[in-house]
Amino acid sequence: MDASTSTSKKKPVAIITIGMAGAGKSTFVQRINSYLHSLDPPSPPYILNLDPAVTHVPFEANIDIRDTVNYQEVMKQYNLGPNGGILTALNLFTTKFDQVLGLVEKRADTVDYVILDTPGQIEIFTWSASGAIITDAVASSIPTVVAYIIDTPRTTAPATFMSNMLYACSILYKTKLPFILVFNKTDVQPHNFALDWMQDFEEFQAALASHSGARDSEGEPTYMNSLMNSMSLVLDEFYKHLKAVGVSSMTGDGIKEFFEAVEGARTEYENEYMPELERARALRDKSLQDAKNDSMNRLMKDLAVDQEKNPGGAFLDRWDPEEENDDDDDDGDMNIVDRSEGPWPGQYIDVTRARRHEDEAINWPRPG
Ligand SMILES: Nc1nc2c(ncn2[C@@H]2O[C@H](COP(=O)(O)OP(=O)(O)O)[C@@H](O)[C@H]2O)c(=O)[nH]1
Ligand SMILES: [Mg+2]
Repeated sequence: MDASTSTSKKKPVAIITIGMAGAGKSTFVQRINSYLHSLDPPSPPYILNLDPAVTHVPFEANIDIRDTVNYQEVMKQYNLGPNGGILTALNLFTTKFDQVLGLVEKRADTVDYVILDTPGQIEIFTWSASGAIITDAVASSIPTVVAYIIDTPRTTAPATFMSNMLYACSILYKTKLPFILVFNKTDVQPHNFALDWMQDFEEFQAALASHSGARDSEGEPTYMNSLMNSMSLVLDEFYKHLKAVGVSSMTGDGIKEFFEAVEGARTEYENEYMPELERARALRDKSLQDAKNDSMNRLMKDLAVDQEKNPGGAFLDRWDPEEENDDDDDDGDMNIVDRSEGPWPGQYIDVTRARRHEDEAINWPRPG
């Protein structure tokens, strides 16, 4: 890195919120949004709402998928149910994600955080091609961290806790991004039980054993119980790579600690994810270049043979500019809008408040 870039502003961090429906993703986004606004000086984030089906977002999104696709129209047009409609809407939006990225990059110098709120149902984002494309596109552009939102009051049962952690684990291995476990709703249920279980698998196993259904009628541990016991050993390794914070999106508790974890995640991204990404890129570029060289060599060989056989042929085989096909490339009528950048098509404009331009010397011709 040279001196000019090291003195310029740090790149913003993208925070992708992921979690089960109702875990509180949107409320969390709203909470961190208001926290960033309340800083001194304020640091308003750049927010993307990727949930096409939400009727009300508690925050002001800069880019809202609902401005681009109407998921109810998509359902009608493609004969889909709600989940198919949401997924298809997200797919359609993803085809325009280069525009979104362009808008984000334009703001990269002025914002510190870019926040993505994902659709309510977790699998729509985590198990779809679009989710992967969006995640990879953002992560290859700016430092990115996954905030995995957990409904703490609903994960107090050891079996539920474990399945939630396994899901988190699958997302970590899929995205390979820095990962923060956010135990939400601590105003209802403190998250210390979860930290205890994560730090010491024996505590988890003890909780498991004391739960009803841990033993069968003969007093032997049930199959489920033994399975979860062994899985807790596997997860122990996974927990070591994670940061966990407890927050209440309702009261704002723990949000400061969350942002401290985000700073740690930025370093992790720079030290671990970025070098890996660059290595993958270099490999891909090299294999592309090899393929190009190979076909170029073959082309040159073919041309040489051709010229030997038919010396005048090349003259007749030239490109004719008259024949140029000037079809515009069809970009459809879908365009991404940044709500914070002036009016957009379809926006309601209060004409009663529009000013007259006094300085425009217009001379209307008088009748007669
Ligand atoms: N008590 C409490 N409720 C919360 C908290 N965060 C979210 N909720 C509630 O959880 C429900 C689901 O939240 P929402 O943000 O829509 O979840 P999403 O589907 O993950 O986006 C709403 O009724 C929220 O009011 C919290 O920290 N404490
Ligand atoms: Mg939501």
